[in-house]
Amino acid sequence: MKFLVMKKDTLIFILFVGFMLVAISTWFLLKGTDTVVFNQETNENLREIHMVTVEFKSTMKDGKKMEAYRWDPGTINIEKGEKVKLYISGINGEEHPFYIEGTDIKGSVKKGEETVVNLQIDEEGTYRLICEVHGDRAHNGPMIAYINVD
Ligand SMILES: [Cu+2]
Repeated sequence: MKFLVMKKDTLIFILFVGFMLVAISTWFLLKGTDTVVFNQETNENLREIHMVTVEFKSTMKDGKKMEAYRWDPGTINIEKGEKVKLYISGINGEEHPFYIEGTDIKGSVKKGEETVVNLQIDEEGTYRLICEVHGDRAHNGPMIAYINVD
């Protein structure tokens, strides 16, 4: 009969090393999983909203032409502090330089191009996205979209 004789200290050491290996592997596994979950959440939280520039055009009975430019959709709702990517495609009209009232956001939407606006507004309210060229009725507008933040 043979006995495997080990000192108590040796046994404790082996158990300790085994435990550490399991702990380290677990930590790496969980860390890997956490990273993936975090990335997914980040993408989910980053909402995309798509907008286009449109033009309404009509010829009256007397031959007079009328037109109006709009952002479509004309109203969007976002949460306070929410991160949103606003994609604006230029469909009608050569160029629409714009700014968002009450923020430092400004840019331009050109025909056939897409402008991306990173929106994150921390204060509740209604913010107007205003086209500087078609800002009122006299300039074939008002080309104003309303961004409701609450
Ligand atoms: Cu415009």
